[in-house]
Amino acid sequence: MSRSRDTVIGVLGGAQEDVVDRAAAALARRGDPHYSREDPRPKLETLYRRVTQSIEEGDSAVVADYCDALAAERLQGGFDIAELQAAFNALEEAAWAGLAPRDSPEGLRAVEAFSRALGVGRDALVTAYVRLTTRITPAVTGTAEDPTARVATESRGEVGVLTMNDPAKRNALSTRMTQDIMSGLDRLISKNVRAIVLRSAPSMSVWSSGHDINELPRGRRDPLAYDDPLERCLRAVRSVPVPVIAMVRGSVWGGAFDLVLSCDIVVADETATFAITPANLGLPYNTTGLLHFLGRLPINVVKEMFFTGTPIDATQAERWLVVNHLVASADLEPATFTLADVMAAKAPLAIAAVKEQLRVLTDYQPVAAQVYERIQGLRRQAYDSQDYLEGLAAFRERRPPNFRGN
Ligand code: KGA
Repeated sequence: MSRSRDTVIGVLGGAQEDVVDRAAAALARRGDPHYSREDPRPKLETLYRRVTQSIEEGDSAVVADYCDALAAERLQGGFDIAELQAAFNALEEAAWAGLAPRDSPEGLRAVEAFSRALGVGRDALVTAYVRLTTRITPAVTGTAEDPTARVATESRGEVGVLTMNDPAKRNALSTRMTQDIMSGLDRLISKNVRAIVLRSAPSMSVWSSGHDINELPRGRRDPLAYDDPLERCLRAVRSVPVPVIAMVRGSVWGGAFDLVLSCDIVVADETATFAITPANLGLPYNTTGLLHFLGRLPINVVKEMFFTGTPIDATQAERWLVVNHLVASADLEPATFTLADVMAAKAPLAIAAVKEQLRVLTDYQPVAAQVYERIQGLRRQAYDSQDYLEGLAAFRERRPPNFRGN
């Protein structure tokens, strides 16, 4: 083993107890049902050791294999994916708090290596969890058969309906929510629906609160990478070969605005508001996502919305053509379903071809390799920064962030 790897392992070994203590305390503060019933420390210790071992052996399979098996075990124990992600986040934040403030190059090297290896474990865990839950998800979601489903799927004639229903998290676009949307789309397409309506549950005043902030990586990894569950969901909505109408009642935040813009048509009532909020989190938005906004809004409006994070109301949204139809609350459902019925009666192959043509024409923008790499460098600087960690911490602690530009 090289001397520098030796040093990293030494630093990690010395900090284990402190980091695990901090992570266990952070998990206890969350008050998740499972972590209130069991002491999370033994599992956190094992995870810490596997991460260290994978760095020591230079073999990421050590942590990936462990996390793959962990997903099955915890799913069996009834753990939600958000609870599992919370443990990874707690450990990562504790590692940064426990190692980086020593401000030594060794501490920084150790925490960077730890964060990278833990990220490999987290990816393996999420992939395994999604694989396993997809296999066991019953044929119909959102009913008594699957009370854990975040999305109810139904067909009304030739129109499919996906209803997001996770009021406790204000319809945050978590791994589970996005996975339910994607499997709902598949299910509706297999039933030959000709149009799909994406809506929130009628009782909710938030359409969606955007990316599940608790599932965002805690620094040193692209928060909106190609494989992020929300990114996959946006691609699924954009590619599904029938028109998708976003029926919007209430507020739309961050990545949920991207989801609305990824739908083909938007019908909203006067309660609808739209905000894009990465500047509140210190999060560098991805280039693909920016293209979605640029394709629909004038650049000065895009800039104002991204730079302020301030919501626009329904009237402004209509003026900027975010919404196709702004209607009174009582008319929202009839207007949406009348429109869906009209499209469902038209030629589906012709509609599918035009939808795909428009997607290709608007999604792709040639960028020189050097330019792309420079942009990725700027984004990396932002998601590697203390400000990004501060943005996430401020959300969790329900306080305004204090950004310092580093
Ligand atoms: N992710 C995870 N949990 C969320 C969440 C989110 N995006 N938004 C809300 N929650 C949780 C919140 O932590 C709280 O949990 C519960 O939902 C109710 O929230 O009960 P707990 O465990 O404490 P709250 O704030 O009490 O509800 P409210 O007063 O009705 O306010 C609703 C809103 C939506 C206004 C508020 O929760 C909020 O501001 N949420 C964050 C909105 C946001 O900024 N989203 C952007 C996420 O980022 C994103 O999509 C990207 C990719 N981006 O911006 O670049």
